[in-house]
Amino acid sequence: MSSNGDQSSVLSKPRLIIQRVIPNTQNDGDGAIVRRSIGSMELRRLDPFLMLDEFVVTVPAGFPDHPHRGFETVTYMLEGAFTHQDFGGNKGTIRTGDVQWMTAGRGIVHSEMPVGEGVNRGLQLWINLSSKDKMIEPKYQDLLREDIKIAEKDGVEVRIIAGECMGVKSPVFTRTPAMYLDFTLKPGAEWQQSIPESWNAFVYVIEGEGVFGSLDTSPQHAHQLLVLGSGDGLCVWNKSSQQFRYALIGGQPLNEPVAQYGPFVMNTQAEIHKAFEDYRFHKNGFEKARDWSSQSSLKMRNFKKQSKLI
Ligand code: FJE
Ligand code: FE
Repeated sequence: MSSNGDQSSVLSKPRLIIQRVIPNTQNDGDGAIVRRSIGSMELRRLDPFLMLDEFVVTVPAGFPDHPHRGFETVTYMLEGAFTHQDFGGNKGTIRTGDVQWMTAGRGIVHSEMPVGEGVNRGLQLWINLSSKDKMIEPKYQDLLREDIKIAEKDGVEVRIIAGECMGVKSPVFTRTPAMYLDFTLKPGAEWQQSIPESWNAFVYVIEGEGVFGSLDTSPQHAHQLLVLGSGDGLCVWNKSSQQFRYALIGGQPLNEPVAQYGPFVMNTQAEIHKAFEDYRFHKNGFEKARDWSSQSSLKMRNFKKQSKLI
């Protein structure tokens, strides 16, 4: 028996897992630990997605002042809290369950640092912007935990960060069309989720274990990224005795050339060169980077001075 509760009918062509990425932990930023799945050697990109990091950071580590151009970053806190500060005076803290959807566009320089003691953990996803959107004005969409709509049916709970599920829509504007759903399935629960056929899609397992695609496959575990093949949706089963949590993320491919150098993602090498120049000479969106340092960077500099580290 299928317990499909979506308004769409039962899937006609369920997607199967075509690649599994089990990311190793690596260091990034200043002492931060990340599990990079998309953006790694194993999975360079998954159009329109450029990077997915599960990050774990404890004070004083973090991601000090750095630039972005040409894409969006989506930060979803799973545990703890992070503060961001940018060169335009924007400042905010995201806590467990909150999301910051940042469209870097032509340029953002910011710091992303943990707030308090203990474990600060989350997912950061990079979504590419189409050539016509790469140089738009930066924009933030902040979603507090209590603003994220939750839908529930037959032992399936979903937090709708972007897109639509069970007839409930997220208010997030996705400039590159995308869906971002955080599912929790009770033991014994199953779900069929429709996904536009032309989109690329993947799953990141957050907690527990579950079966994807076809019932005769073995269960998938936490910290794994599963790339989905073609089809009109995804079937999932929780055959375990614990709750099972995963993020289902999909997006419309841009089918454009990608030129990337770290936090600058453009279409051509010449545009990357230009991004470097603009950043270095504080032009074309990086004007405010002149004489700017985040408070956390200044604090760290003073701390190092006092400790005679520099
Ligand atoms: C970055 C160095 C960095 N993954 N996950 C180089 F530190 C970063 C960077 C991050 C990042 C930030 C958060 Cl909050 C979560 C992350 C990398 O800031 F993007 C480059 N290119
Ligand atoms: Fe950043």
